[in-house]
Amino acid sequence: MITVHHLNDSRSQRVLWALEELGLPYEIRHHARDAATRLAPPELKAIHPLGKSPVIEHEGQVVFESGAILDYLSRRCADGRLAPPAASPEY
Ligand SMILES: N[C@@H](CCC(=O)N[C@@H](CS)C(=O)NCC(=O)O)C(=O)O
Repeated sequence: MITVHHLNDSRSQRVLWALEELGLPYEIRHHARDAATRLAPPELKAIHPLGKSPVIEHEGQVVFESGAILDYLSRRCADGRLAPPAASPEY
């Protein structure tokens, strides 16, 4: 199972879109921005060194940076679907 550490109004929405498009099972751990500062809550620092979102957990791996997460999901979990071959101009 893939766990997504999702922060409201953030680029972790990209990860949810990708998971839906790839048809992968996942669960969401919701984190709420501080209403005044809009910063992520401190508990995210337990999973990400800078306390940012998105982060995913999968089979004991912790992956962060949205671009790296999308690459990981495609290559590791979906046989390269939604990613062009590395040698192609589209890549
Ligand atoms: N380069 C990172 C950026 C991560 C990032 O800045 N996330 C923002 C949301 S889009 C965040 O966690 N902001 C809350 C904070 O900095 O406290 C990525 O693409 O994942």
